[in-house]
Amino acid sequence: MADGKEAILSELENSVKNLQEEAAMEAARKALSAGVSPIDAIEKGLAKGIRQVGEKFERKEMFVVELIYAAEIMSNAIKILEPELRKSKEKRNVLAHVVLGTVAGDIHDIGKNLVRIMLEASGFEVRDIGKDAPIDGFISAAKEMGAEIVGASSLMTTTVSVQKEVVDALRSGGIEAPLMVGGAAVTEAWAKEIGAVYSSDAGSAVSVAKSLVGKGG
Ligand code: B1M
Repeated sequence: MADGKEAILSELENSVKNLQEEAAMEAARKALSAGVSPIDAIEKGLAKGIRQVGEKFERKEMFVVELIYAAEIMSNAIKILEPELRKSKEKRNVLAHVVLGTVAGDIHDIGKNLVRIMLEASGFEVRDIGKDAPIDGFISAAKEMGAEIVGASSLMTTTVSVQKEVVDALRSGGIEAPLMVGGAAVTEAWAKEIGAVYSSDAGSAVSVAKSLVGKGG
């Protein structure tokens, strides 16, 4: 019987790792009623589980269908936590406008969606252009929205280079908005190299975005 918060985090982690959908939903509900912060439930529970699934997949101990199922379980559990995640959102002026997407060639969007939820909950207006988003999609959305920040997520070593293409296209399109980059395949050094700003997780995406628009970090 899991009653402590640590035990609930382990349940969240294990349910994704072991592909147990009902257990994941139950653990997400338990997390809410036990007062576990939803971001902890995701980062220290569900995400730990899915990263282990990724490692098993890499070692060929799991099939791609199992990877897909684990991602579906995680997304459904996040839906249970999402209303609580958004609770901190107050009626207030928009801090800044952000265009956000996962770069072309990359269909991973769980992390990008979390970044969107956290930014919105913190007062940013976000135009989410989705996953596998073409480079000109970033440019046209940034122009239409008058974005102060553009965000590009990339999970694969094969797609990080597209982030550089996004910065280049922004600059040659006359858009000076900083590019915030993140995702499992991205490092601080890479961000520096391409003239972007790195953010390691959904929580720090908020503080980085705030500091980029001079609203504190
Ligand atoms: Co894929 N996948 N996958 N996958 N997948 C990885 C990335 C991989 C590392 C797994 C592995 O082999 N170990 C590997 C990439 C290897 C490489 O780098 N070359 C891989 C592969 C190979 C693939 C396929 C090619 C598999 C295949 O078909 N043979 C295929 C890709 C197809 C394509 O994109 N063209 C594929 C498909 C999938 C699924 C569809 C099954 C599913 C994604 C479902 C979805 O997103 N809707 C999936 C999953 C789930 C993963 C792993 C296991 C988990 C990713 C995840 O959701 N993490 C992943 C392994 C890993 O990441 N270690 C893997 C949880 C999430 C909360 O974390 O996304 O890191 P993350 O986001 C964090 C931070 O990174 C940060 O904040 C988030 C919240 O804290 N962040 C930002 C993210 N974006 C940000 C943007 C910011 C700021 C911060 O500013 C803009």
